[in-house]
Amino acid sequence: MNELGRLEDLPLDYRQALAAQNLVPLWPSLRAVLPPGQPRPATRATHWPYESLRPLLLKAGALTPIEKAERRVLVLANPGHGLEKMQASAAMYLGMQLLLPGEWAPAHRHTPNAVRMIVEGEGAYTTVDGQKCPMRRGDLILTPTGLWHEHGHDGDQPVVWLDVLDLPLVHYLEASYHVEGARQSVEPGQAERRYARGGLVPTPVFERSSTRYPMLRYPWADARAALLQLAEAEPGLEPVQITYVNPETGAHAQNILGFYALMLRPGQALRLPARSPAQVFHLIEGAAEVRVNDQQFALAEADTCCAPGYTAVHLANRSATAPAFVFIADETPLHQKLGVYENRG
Ligand code: GTQ
Repeated sequence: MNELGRLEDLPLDYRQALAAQNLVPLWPSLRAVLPPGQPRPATRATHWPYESLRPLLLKAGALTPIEKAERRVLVLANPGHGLEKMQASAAMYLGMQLLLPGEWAPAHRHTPNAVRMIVEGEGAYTTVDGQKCPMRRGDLILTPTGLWHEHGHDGDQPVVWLDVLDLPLVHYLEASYHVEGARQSVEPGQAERRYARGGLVPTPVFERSSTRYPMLRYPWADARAALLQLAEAEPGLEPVQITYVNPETGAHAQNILGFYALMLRPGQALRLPARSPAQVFHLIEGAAEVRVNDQQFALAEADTCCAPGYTAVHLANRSATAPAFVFIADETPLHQKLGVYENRG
């Protein structure tokens, strides 16, 4: 490949004349914006052990009252992007949020999409678009773009959950903002009962539901049971994975990020193909190992890690007797919609 001219090769007065007109020569930066063969992701494989994070999060509970935080969150920031960018990958933001008994995180809505994966504690709930969603460990709760949401806690122990947002992308698009709101009144919801059976969707005779996000809470008890059932139905060591979808459309549950749960059978090891989207792995249950290039992370329960795109990821169950359950978030819907999705095997 041709060596391209460098900025320093150009006379200083010429560079200054260009800058004065808001002009930039492309060739010194061409290889940086269009690297040969494959991208050079800033996203670095990074592990956030829950054991190290938890005491610091609880300390935030003692240091900063909820009124001074609105959302009491420690952001899982990727050092490859610079911690101040608060991004796990190009499009994904991760935060661990703490709510203490009796606290209330007031209603707002915003353009980025969010989901919560509940990590520990009982008695908290989030109200999304008037639907009160109880938070239990492993539940996935959606807060799609534009929907009102607030968090409350009637229990007696701290509650912690993982927030996954497409904030870095929406912020990059200069489309990120929020609006404060009043406490929502709760309306009765039937979504979990209505969509309880895969392949069979309720079809109102007299009117069509116009709800864009008909299902906001995916209870872990159901997802776990589905994985175990699939594992029984699948022969041999076929990997067992489910996607969280919109039950009305069958498409990804949200527009930009994809969400999945994967079960590793006892002793199972698995190579995930090198695909363009970056991924996040959060261990709901069990003990797993994640290997990305030359990095190796032993995940314990509630640990989170991420991997850049275009990289094969090796997953393994560290237990020979119990299954491991992994929650995965990735940028697949975004890459597919933009036409840049690639699977390099
Ligand atoms: O709970 O609404 O981690 O608005 C970041 C922004 C959580 C939330 C975050 C948010 C929220």
